[in-house]
Amino acid sequence: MKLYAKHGAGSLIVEIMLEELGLNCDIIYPTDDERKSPDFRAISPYGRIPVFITDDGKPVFESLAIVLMLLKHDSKHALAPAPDDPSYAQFLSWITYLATTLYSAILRFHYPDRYGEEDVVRALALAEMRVVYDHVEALPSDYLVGGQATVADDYLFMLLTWDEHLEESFAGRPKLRAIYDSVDSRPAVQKVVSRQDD
Ligand SMILES: N[C@@H](CCC(=O)N[C@@H](CS)C(=O)NCC(=O)O)C(=O)O
Repeated sequence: MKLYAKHGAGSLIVEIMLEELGLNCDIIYPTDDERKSPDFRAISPYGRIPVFITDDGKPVFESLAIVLMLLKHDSKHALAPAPDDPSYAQFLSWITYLATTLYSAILRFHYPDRYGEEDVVRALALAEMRVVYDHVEALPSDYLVGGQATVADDYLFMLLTWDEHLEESFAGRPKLRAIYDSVDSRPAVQKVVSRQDD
């Protein structure tokens, strides 16, 4: 298996999973020019990171697709509930919500020029990010899904690392901070995060 990654990008969640699952995988860091090449577009239509190549050579693009696919290696259901578990639907909802709504709001915050008038786009994106944070804060348990830490919490952690106003976002949201701290404290996560600066 092979992962096309970029430091500090959406490949972080995949790297965390690979580390937690103890899977051997070649990690490749294409340059910006390589990501624009026809060869790369053939495996990732928009030239985006992450892209995963399975052992039989099939490319999988979109972080959510890669996360869900890698769960087949999670035989102990340590990273997500089993599909027949009552909380599996909640897991799917939350990780999809993060991968679509929160991820896209953060992209708009960081690349407002792609979407319109920069100040307006950024302000709206930040407001949308905080709506999602409020939804997290309103959940009844300490984790996104039931009483179990899942890769959905890890996905939230990744997105939070991109929030330039993290302390402000944590203010009045103790659960959001607790989920972040809990993921951040795991040795596997620390190992992956520390190599993002290499
Ligand atoms: N929906 C995609 C978003 C991926 C994405 O936007 N990746 C960024 C890095 S975090 C990227 O490759 N950006 C390059 C570009 O948009 O040109 C996913 O979840 O994989």
